[in-house]
Amino acid sequence: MLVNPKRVRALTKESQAKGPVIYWMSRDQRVNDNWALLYAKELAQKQDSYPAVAFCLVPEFLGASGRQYRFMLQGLKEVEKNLKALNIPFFLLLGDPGKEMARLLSEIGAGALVSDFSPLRLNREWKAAVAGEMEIPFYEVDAHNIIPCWFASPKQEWAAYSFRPKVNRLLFEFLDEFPALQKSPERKSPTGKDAIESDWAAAKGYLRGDAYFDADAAPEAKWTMPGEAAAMKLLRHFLEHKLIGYERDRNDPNIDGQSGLSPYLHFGQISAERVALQVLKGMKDAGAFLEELIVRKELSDNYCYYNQHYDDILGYPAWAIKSLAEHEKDRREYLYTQQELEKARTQDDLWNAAMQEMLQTGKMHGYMRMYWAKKILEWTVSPAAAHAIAVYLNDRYELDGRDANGYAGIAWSLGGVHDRAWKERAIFGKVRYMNYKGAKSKFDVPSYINKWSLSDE
Ligand code: FAD
Ligand code: FO1
Repeated sequence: MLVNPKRVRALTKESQAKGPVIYWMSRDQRVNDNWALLYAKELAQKQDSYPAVAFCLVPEFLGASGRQYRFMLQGLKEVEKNLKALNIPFFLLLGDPGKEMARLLSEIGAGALVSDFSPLRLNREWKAAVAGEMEIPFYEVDAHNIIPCWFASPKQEWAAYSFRPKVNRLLFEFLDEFPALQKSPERKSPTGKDAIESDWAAAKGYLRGDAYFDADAAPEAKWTMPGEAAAMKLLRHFLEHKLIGYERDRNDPNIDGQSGLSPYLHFGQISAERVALQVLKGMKDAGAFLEELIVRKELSDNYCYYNQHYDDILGYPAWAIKSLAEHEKDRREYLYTQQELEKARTQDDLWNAAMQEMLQTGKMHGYMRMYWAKKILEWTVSPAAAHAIAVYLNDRYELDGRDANGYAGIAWSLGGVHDRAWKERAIFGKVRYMNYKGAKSKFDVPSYINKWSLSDE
């Protein structure tokens, strides 16, 4: 048994069907350490067939711009290269997954379909559309979480303290080494055509609006090389130079103390389980980092999976909805529109610097994200407006955006999700407050502002 059966669940009735097993890759865009790909391989062997991989490119995705699509497509080219070395065919489809996936399955006479797992609404809709057309078995494998989301808890967890014991109890069973992915025997390409390179130029041309990108333009996010190899290199760098100081440095936006892994984890170019395994090999008391990488990250999936309002204010706990409503009409000292905030032109130089960091690099420091989001609540007409603006900016500019961590992070900041009630105050009600003075007590605010604000400010 290659893959723990608890990581797999059947989305349609199971049956034995001849033909290749397709892994519909979406969230976990990597060849190494990928339970969904390993399961497709295992199923193919059982059915005396072979595995293949398909990725369906959609022209727009939750506000992603050229910045994110460039990062993703570069990573997918590496996936295709790595699969070729294993004689595993790769199909790049363009269009609506519901239609394109169904067409591919019938074209090559697939015997089964395997998908990875995402708690987000859009991915669940894609899967429902494909499942509706299927006669062959369709399996879902959680290749993103260490503990399969549906297994870690049967319900929405209210905070990390109630989720952590469940994670700790199950880790020993799921935090295990990955089996190596064996090379498939040489074979003619399944569609009769020679296994050719995918048409990446057509893929880029297929993108719409500002999802399209000019590949020759200098990548704004200079600090990131996309892909599996770059992700593993960054992990090694983090383990050697930064993990030891992580607990001390991670909340200081002037220190490059975080791992930098979130874009790679978001696009699935590295497995969180691989990160945890390597951390544990190197250092015993990496508790602070593992808390974020395992408890916090998997709590975000739990939130998005069990709460259909994960990206709006109705997802907040009742106490927060009530107290924010009671303060909805409180006077706002400053009021900004989405456009003004997007230009990082407020009266608060610290907030503007954080927004500039997001605009310029595609990755705002983790500590600043809390302050950044909470100020949007303070300076907009209503909690609902604040939530929509925070999601829009986060999904449009963050490389790691459009992610369960982002929806949970914004809901924590604006609506007390996974947090407790605090002393009541204007506008925030009982939602935890953060201010400039607090930030100044934590780190050297002027140097952060100098680093990120634009010279003409
Ligand atoms: P590290 O500190 O090195 O953490 C390693 C990994 O642990 C991260 O990549 C992430 O997967 C996980 N992690 C760390 N902190 C958290 C957290 N608070 N919640 C959940 N998982 C965490 N994270 C995203 O991946 N995408 C987002 O769009 C996003 N938006 C956020 C918005 C707000 C308002 C807030 C408060 C947090 C948001 N986060 C988001 C969570 C966190 O800020 C980032 O995961 C982290 O800054 C990413 O940088 P890193 O990988 O270098 O972090
Ligand atoms: N997944 C796909 O299957 N097809 C896409 O075209 C696609 C685009 C995309 C753009 C930005 C981004 O952040 C993620 C994107 N994903 C795409 C990723 C994937 O859908 C993940 O499953 C989601 O991020 C949900 O977790």
